[in-house]
Amino acid sequence: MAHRDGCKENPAHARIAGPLAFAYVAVMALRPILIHPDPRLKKKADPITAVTDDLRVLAADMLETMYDAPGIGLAAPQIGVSKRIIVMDCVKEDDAPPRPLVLLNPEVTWTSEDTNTYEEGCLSIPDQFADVVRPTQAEVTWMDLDGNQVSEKFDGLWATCVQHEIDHLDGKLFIDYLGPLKRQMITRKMQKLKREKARG
Ligand code: K1U
Ligand code: ZN
Repeated sequence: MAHRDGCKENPAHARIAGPLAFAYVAVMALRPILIHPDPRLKKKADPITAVTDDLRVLAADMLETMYDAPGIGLAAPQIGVSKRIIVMDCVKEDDAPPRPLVLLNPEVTWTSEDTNTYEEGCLSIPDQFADVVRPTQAEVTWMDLDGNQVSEKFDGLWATCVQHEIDHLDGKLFIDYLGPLKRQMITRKMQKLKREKARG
């Protein structure tokens, strides 16, 4: 189905504009999200070498998939694409404008010494949450869809989310910060969930 500006079926479509305009008027697709454990979630993703129309479509699909889940971030390995691209929108207030971000080859260049504990979740580990300690602030550089190099200092939930998403690009999940028992318990729950899903 083609989605256009102001589509009433999914208001999230109206959030995607600017450099994504090409993909926005084209057919956008929800991509299935991989569930842990999956070897594709453990692999280090490959750098983006060029901004192509295919990449713009991938970015638009990722935003659509993230808003639909719903989530505040998504990394390409979570949809089985081993490329260094993440999307995020951590705007929480219903009346605030959305802020969809697409980050290509993101790199953390600085982190604060002070840390923040956040009860993280993951779209690849549904319904499981655990406290993770990370730097409160993180400066990140990336390339945008216009090929510009961008840098921003993220704070609070944005900083937590961008670090969580960049971890995905390096094959790391939030459960890797937990002790082995808790990690194993969550992994077993996910294996059971996948068996049940496969049975239908
Ligand atoms: O990468 C992912 O799996 C997405 C993940 C991002 C994230 C969540 C919490 C802390 C760090 C990173 C999610 O979006 S899980 C869903 C979620 O947190 C959420 C969903 C709807 C509204 C608000 C939050
Ligand atoms: Zn995740």
